[in-house]
Amino acid sequence: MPDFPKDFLWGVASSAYQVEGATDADGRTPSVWDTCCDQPGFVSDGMSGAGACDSYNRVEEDAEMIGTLGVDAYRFSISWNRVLPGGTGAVNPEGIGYYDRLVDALLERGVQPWITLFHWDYPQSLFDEGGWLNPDSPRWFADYTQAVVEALGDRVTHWMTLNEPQCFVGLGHSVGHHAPGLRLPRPQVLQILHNALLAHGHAVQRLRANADTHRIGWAPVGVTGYPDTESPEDIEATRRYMFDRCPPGESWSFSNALYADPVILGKYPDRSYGPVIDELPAFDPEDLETICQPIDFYGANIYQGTRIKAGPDGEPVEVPAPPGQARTMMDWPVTPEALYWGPRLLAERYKLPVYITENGCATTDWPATDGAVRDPARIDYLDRHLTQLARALADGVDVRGYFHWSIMDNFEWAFGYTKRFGLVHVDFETGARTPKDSYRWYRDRILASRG
Ligand code: GCO
Repeated sequence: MPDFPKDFLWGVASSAYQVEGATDADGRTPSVWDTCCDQPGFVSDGMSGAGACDSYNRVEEDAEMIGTLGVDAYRFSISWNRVLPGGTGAVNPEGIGYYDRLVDALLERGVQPWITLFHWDYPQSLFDEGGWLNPDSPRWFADYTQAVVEALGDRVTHWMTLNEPQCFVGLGHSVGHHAPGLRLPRPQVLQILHNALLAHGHAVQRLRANADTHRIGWAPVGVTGYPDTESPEDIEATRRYMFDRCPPGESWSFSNALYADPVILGKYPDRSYGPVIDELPAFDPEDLETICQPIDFYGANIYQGTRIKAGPDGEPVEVPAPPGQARTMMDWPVTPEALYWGPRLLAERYKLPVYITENGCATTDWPATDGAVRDPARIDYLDRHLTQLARALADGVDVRGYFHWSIMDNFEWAFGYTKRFGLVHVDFETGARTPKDSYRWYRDRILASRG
């Protein structure tokens, strides 16, 4: 059975607002998620990231848990509001100090820190000045990036600028289910999309200026398709689904091409992509030069896929799910083929090495009377998805690593603490961490792949 090369990168992932807690500590100022969590009904269980996993106060404990797992890298994000209270200005020494300690604790255990600069916790004070709509927003983000890379760039070499712009642009500003909870007209949302891509480009420039040893990417989450059969027609229809046709309705933001084509190919899709293209803002052509900075890898967040077949005209047609299809606690279908076809078609179009920067599932986990947390569904999900990823590698797809989402149960945004994604169970009252069966399975899987 195909397996992984000895130099394959194994990792786990998290994000600042979802694990750190300590949202009032040491000068941190509120993010738009802090504000939205205070709005009754915004989060399903009425909770917030105020406590989360208390990782802010558990650097050594978390680093030890990650080191013992045997991964090569830990992907985490930086809280803009800790580093630059208010979003701009002087660096907060206590804020950057947490990340300084976390980076050192990881390196001491042979774990590479992979940093995501923006994972949705936008500074409330900058939002009050217009947020991503403000023409200054790309520079705000670039200045923040500069502060982080100056503090950590001597030890951190792998960077992702934006996590899932599809979510913070679309769910945050069009659908409204994510912070800042807006439902703006699409032309304004597209201006936000454009400014976020400009922010990405400026941030890449600042990272490059700091050291040419850095490896820079991002971590989007566009739609993933997989063909009903491996006929050329169904495969071509899947390509069209993923890249040439705007996702329908409110899902339009979960596009790959609207974001990745400007960032990597230096242009937005043409009008055949859909009416959304006609709603793009007017912009200076030089913007695309800024946006399209050379990057070193494509971070793909892939959890599920849509089964696609070619219609009579070759157009993509979604194949209905079979009755009783396996689904996770997020009600997402279990479709491991997505981890073969997603990287294969992304690498084919964008010609970059691919890292799976997120993949995982929410399952019903709790400690049994003997204290063990058994999660066979997560083990099966992992096994099936890694088998497909190994098949992609065997077929020559340039996949270089895999980060499991997540190292530990955490704050699942609008679902609060009701969806557990961790390899480690967290008691959110005490902060107690309990490795689940999947933690040991993943550790052994990594060891086995190293021979
Ligand atoms: C995302 C985010 C993560 C989520 C995870 C589970 O992909 O939505 O990057 O923060 O928690 O994906 O939904």
